[in-house]
Amino acid sequence: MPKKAKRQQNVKNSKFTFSKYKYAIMIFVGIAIVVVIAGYFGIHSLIPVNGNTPAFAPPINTFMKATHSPQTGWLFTSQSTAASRSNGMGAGFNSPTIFLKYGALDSIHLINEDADTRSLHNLNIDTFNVHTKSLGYFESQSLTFIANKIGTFVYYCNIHPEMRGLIKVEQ
Ligand SMILES: [Cu+2]
Repeated sequence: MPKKAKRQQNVKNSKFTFSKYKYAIMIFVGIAIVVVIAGYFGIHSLIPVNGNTPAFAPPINTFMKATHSPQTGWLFTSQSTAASRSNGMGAGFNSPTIFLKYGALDSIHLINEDADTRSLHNLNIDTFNVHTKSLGYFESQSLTFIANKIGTFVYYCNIHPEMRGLIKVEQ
C-alpha cells in the first residue's frame, strides 16, 4: 500500500474508533451536566436564607398575602397556622403577628394579591436575612429561614412602610 493511502486508512480507523465512543461520551457528559445542574438547584433550594447547609426537615409554612382595600390601606394578611395564634397585631402594626418556636424551619410564601392598586410588594425580615423580590400582581415567592434567634422582630414591605407586622420567636 502506498504511504499516502496507508495514512488515509489510519485516519479512517481513528475516526472509526472515536465515533464508536462518541455517542457514549456525549450521553455520559449530557447525564453528568443534568445531574450537576439538578443537584445544584435542588440542594440550593434546601439551604435556608440564613444558613449554609441544606435543611432536609419539612418546614412550617407561613402563607402571606400582600393586599389592599380602601378601608385598611396596604397590609399583609395570613391564614397560616404559624400566624393564626396571633392575638391580632402588635401596637402600631397593621399585619398579623407570626409566632414561631426557636429553631423552627419556616417557609414564607408571599403572594401579591393587591388587585386594588397593582403595586409591587415585598417582604423582609432583616434579622433572618429574608428579602423577597418586589413582586407584581399575582406573583409569588417562597423563602425558607431558620428561626435561630429568640425575640420579637419586625417584618415589613420596604415599598409601603405601613405594611408591617411582628414575628415572635419563643423558646
Ligand atoms: Cu408593599
